[in-house]
Amino acid sequence: MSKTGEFVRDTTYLDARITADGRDGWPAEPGRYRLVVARGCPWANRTIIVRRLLGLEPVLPMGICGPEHDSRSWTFDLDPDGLDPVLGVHYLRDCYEKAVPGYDRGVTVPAIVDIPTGAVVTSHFSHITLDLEHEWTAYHRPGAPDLYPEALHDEIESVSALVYEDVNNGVYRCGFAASQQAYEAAYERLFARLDWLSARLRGQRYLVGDAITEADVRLWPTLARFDAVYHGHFKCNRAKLSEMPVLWAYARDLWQTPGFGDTIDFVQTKQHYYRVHTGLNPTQIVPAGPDPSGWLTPHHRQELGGRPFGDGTPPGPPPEAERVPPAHGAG
Ligand SMILES: N[C@@H](CCC(=O)N[C@@H](CS)C(=O)NCC(=O)O)C(=O)O
Repeated sequence: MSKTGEFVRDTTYLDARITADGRDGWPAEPGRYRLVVARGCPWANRTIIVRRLLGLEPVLPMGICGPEHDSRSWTFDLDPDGLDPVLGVHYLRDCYEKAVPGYDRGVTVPAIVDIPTGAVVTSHFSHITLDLEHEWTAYHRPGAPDLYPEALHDEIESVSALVYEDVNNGVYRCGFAASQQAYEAAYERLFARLDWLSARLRGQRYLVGDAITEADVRLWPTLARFDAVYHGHFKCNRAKLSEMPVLWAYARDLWQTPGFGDTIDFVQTKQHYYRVHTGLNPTQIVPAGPDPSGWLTPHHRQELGGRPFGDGTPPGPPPEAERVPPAHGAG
């Protein structure tokens, strides 16, 4: 927190790079690592989506933490006996401690854990997706899209930087502001950027180029949580997503694209935010609404053209063990 009450995100991550040539000691290798996520977390959601779109499920298994955590650690309380079946731990903290004895910073998801040693390799959300896109190409499924075309590099970087500051992190800066002034500044900045995004997306189907890229993957998980969480819990309430026609249609289009909507669990997402942030919601009551069925209504964005997967193809359904129950999604 800054002196004027602004929320300041801790961005000191464990951030070794997993690469094709293993130059940092961590080679991309099938079955060696475990991606640890929680369904509620938007930063983790980006890694789940990229893993799905690139078809990396068979080579990079995924562990899913329960929706809640205490001040010490995320836990594997969705698994039998509360133990991750591969890592054999109850607490994700144990994997951070294996990497850095006495670890005293955030125990965050997403994290990639080296299965043989049980140690976290990286918890850097954007490096994780970039490396899955660039360094794991030998293991991408046939038809995997190019989410980061070299020719669009600069535009993806610049749009993603604005989206990160004002939207992805912007909703947190609204929610965790500790002064009226800091909240209002974050709110203005968030909705100004959402207006900018609406104008950009009015005539083009995706954020950069004519196909889905990393830039869409960065934006979408924040939009997916907007009405269920950020509008109320974080006071991002100039309008709901469902009252911003262009962004709402864009977000529905991606929801209905394999690899996006099938990663969202609204039940766990709401439990996460409303039960963990007791400073914002001391009763820990989880709201019953909103009705998510609108996500499945027609969006008409295909009329703008675009090729969702570029020269590639859509991914198949998620592995059985990773399917979100329909009652936890859009129904
Ligand atoms: N480390 C990344 C993203 C990870 C992150 O903040 N995840 C949240 C959940 S949405 C978390 O794990 N929080 C637990 C904690 O900070 O104790 C960042 O700061 O941008």
